[in-house]
Amino acid sequence: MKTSVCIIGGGPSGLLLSQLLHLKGIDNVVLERQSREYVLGRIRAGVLEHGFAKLMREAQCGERMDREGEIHEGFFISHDGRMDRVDLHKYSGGSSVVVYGQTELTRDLYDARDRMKGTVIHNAEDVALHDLTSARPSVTFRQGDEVTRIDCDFIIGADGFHGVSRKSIPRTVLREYEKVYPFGWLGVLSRTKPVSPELIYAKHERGFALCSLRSQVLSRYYIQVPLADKVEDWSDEAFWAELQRRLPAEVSARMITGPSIEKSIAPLRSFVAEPMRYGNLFLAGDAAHIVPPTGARGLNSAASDIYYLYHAMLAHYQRGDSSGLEGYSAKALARVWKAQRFSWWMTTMLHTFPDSIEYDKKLQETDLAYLFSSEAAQRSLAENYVGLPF
Ligand code: RFL
Ligand code: PHB
Repeated sequence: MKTSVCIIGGGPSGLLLSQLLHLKGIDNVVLERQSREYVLGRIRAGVLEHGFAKLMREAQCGERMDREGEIHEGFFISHDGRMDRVDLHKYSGGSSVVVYGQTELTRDLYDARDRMKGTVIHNAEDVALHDLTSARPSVTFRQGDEVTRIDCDFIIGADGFHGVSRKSIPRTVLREYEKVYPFGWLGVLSRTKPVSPELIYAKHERGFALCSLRSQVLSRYYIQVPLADKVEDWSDEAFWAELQRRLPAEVSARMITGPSIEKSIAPLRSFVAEPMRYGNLFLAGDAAHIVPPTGARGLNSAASDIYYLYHAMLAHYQRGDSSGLEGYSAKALARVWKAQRFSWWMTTMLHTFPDSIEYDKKLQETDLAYLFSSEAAQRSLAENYVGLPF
């Protein structure tokens, strides 16, 4: 096969870029290791920046998001027996976020690729990248006994944290920065009315908790758990009881519980790989960087990579201008590191660390006390949460 851009990974990053390039007449192929059902079964992000929403509309995939997504102008932080509200709208100069599930967004992208007869190859096994520093790189993959080679101009590594693309960059070139947190998030999706119309981030000595939602009939809740815990250790009853212990009494009292329709544990990690380009391979999204979910930045950081890459590819193919491709890694990383800083800060402020000393706990309390006593601090939080400009 021959194409201009070979995209590895059919998650939100890969599909969004595929769709945007297709609309500008730039031929591309998406290779996904899993089946579509498997990809759509993953419950992940729920909070989108407006920059992301705008890109979805540009990709002609924004209709259902605009109809079903909820605009949120603030969220709550509960701590020390009180609930404080962060007024995103007031402190970000009138901005907000869109609550719309990653699963739905990915479904919309797949539907659009189908509609436009885009090539998305599922169950692609043994994907391997070749001749990355040559002008004619290629990708091979296997389906059953058949091995196929795709010749292309560029390869996009949008294959998530465990993908093959980043691993194809020589160790002598790649630098990795990593911080692993000593806990994970146990998440539950349940067909119940959310306890609060706006998100509640809860700091509690028993551990962090988050009340989020997908719609007014679908709740998404998380609790911090030790890394050693397994999903099987947590019955629905145990989950609800622990969640309620970590929330203010008046919130717990009005919580509607029900059977979980999905339950999973995600470890918390901060990770950045530099550079995000090697020859004609460009990394995007979770393939290059991971944040703990506390600041709702992961998917949104992927979107800014795609924005930069899309515009760089357009300049290359339409005007023969490769400066965007040359500058991609540095530009993307500048924003990526800001999302890292913000996610680390939110995580550190709101979680219970098993090895923390009294001094650390005092600093956490002071961080929150300062936040809610300072308009400047709330403005900084709001500016980061709604998304820094691309
Ligand atoms: P993905 O979604 O991991 O997709 C990568 C795709 O590549 C495929 N793949 C391969 N394909 C071919 N060959 C190979 N060798 C391959 N290896 C892998 C995989 O099957 C997969 O389909 O990466 P992408 O597209 O970069 O998207 C990133 C987002 O998924 C991620 O950043 C967010 O989900 C993070 N995240 C959140 N981000 C937000 O912005 N806001 C949130 O509210 C938010 N909440 C979350 C989150 C992530 C969570 N978990 C479970 C990690 C909440 C949670 C609990
Ligand atoms: C979610 O709804 O899954 C979600 C929302 C906010 C976060 C993380 C996850 O910070």
